[in-house]
Amino acid sequence: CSMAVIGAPFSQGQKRKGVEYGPAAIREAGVMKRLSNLGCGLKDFGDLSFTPVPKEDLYNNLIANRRSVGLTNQERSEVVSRAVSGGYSCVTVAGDHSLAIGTISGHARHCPDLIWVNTHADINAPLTTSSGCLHGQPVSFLLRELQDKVPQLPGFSWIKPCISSPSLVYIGLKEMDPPEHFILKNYDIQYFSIRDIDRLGIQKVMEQTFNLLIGKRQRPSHLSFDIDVFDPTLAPATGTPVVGGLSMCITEEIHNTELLSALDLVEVNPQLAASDEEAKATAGLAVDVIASIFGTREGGHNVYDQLP
Ligand code: DIR
Repeated sequence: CSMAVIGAPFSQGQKRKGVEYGPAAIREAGVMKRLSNLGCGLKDFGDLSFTPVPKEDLYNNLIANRRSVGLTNQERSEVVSRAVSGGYSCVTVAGDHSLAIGTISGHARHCPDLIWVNTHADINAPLTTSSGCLHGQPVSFLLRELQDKVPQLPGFSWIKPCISSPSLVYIGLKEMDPPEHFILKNYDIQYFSIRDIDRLGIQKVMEQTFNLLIGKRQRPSHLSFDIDVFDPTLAPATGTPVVGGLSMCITEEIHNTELLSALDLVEVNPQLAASDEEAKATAGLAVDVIASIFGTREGGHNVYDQLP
């Protein structure tokens, strides 16, 4: 196997300072070493820099940084596309979740299924958002069925919607805005909330997920993973924490499919930790997720990876 790691220290899809230090924290927590212990070929694309965009006014009096988010994602999509075409499984460590517009677009020519593991559905459209933050909207730009509802934003004209609703499954939702709930119901998008997972068990949820996706035909999948899906006691250093959480078993189930070709790990914000330990625990958990998705044989964590 060969893997590419791309750092995307971007924060303009939301309002809280510090999420741009997520990639550095995840690197410091040893992501490269853990991945190289798996015996894969490893290419580090480094932390990508961003073309600066002059200060922007708000779109609709609400949405901030649309040109910056649009351009950054366009650049990101090129890098991911190159990596995937080069035969790499692509791990993007970010940064806020608006980055997924670029990573998924870059991956899209390979027609992936999309698994969105997150507290939030991130499917607000520019006309339904109440926060104005683009990290709450990435899926709306990517979903074919929604395009007649999504206005063209400056900086976003390059995006080709590339996911259709039967190829999308949400896992771990804890909080949805009312318009997001409406969209999920109206377009018959499959989702499993944390409550569903508590009721059914993660194994059943993953079984159903893969029946829905892989059941149709085998193709690569893209996993977009927001660290806030864990309980805040495990992952405190993140911008919009909500109580309740996912178990690590999910990573093993995904690993076992052997179909994952790209992973985003987003929303680690070391500056929101109350202590150094909290920051380290959150980044360490991100590394556990990445390493076990690509490498665990059994048991969730591979303890041997953590020995010096
Ligand atoms: C909210 C929160 N639904 C929004 N979303 C977050 O801003 O649209 N996404 N925090 O990560």
